[in-house]
Amino acid sequence: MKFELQHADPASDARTGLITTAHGQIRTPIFMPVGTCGSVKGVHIKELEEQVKAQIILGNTYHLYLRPGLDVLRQAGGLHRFNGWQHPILTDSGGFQVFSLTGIRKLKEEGCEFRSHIDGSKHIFTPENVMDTERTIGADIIMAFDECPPGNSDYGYARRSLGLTQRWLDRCIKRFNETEPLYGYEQTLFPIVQGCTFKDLRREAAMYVADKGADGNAIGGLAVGEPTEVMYEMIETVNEILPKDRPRYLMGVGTPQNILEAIERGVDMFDCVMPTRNGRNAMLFTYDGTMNMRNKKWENDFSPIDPNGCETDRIYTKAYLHHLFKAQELLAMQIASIHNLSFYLRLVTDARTHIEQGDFTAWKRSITDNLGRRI
Ligand code: PRF
Repeated sequence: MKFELQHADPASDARTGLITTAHGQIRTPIFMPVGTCGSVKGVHIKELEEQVKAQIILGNTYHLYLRPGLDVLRQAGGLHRFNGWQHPILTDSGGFQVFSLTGIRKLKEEGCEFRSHIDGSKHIFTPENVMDTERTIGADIIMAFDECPPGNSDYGYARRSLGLTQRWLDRCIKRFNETEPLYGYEQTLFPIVQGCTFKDLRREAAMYVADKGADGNAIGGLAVGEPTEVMYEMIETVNEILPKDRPRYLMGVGTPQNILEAIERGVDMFDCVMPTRNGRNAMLFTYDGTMNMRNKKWENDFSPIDPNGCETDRIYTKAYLHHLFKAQELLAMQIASIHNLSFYLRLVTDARTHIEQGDFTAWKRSITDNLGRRI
């Protein structure tokens, strides 16, 4: 994997760049739609390409390991062949999903024991077998196995957890280096900075990760219940240390405003379930604010969903989408997901354009208030 820095904003830490993987290029800053089980919920691959204009999508090791399972993925020749997405893919390691299974998991030095949310069967994830699983899934970018502690963890827990994440990182790197890609193209491993909300731990974690010399680095453990301002402070602390010439990926964040604030602080890559999850729940993101499509106010509004949006936004009207949600039609969720994802991709593309034009902070300031409105 290669990363070329293209433009740096003179007024902030925002930057643009170009990532090159075996499955194509990614212009940063970028938002990556989440395809937990290998599909971006409700969105066909053609729509992802042509309307959303996604450049890379995400898969989850935890879900893909449980279903369809490694045999099927291996027989398919990896996830790209299995789901038909021929562009870059990133897999999360399960380090977050497994830890969301409070009550049905047990954390040890060796790894994390858990029960399947599907059939209750018992499994263990270790840094070694997660690397093997991510080799079998075959994503271009694979994530290290980490522990993501809760946002309100105390210092002692955060300190011990970071130690574990660091030892697990070393084991991930060792296994990754000892194994080969299964399908003939290169994969790359991104380490993850943890450290909860403690500046000294975040600094130590960032130095530890930076020292590994990986092609790209991730910031985990944020947007897990801590105040937004604390999240921004942690991003700043970490990005002072992470190498500038490698992409930085902020995991699982966030709202459009969160993404712009993080771009301003030097983050290049994002993923979040919000556009698809909130979309399925009738909430649309726009530059004018968020809209609840179940609201009666849309009943007679025959204007396009977004006249400046993607093809789907221009074909369908607000009144029709309102009707589809009221009637519980599947198409409602599809349209809302496509709209929200295309909006997120437009947001990062516009950010990129303004970084290149040198007016990113002014542009950000001019749109931020509206983004947070409810209309
Ligand atoms: N670790 C991993 N995946 C993640 C996170 C993390 O800390 C987060 C936290 N926002 C989202 N996804 N492996």
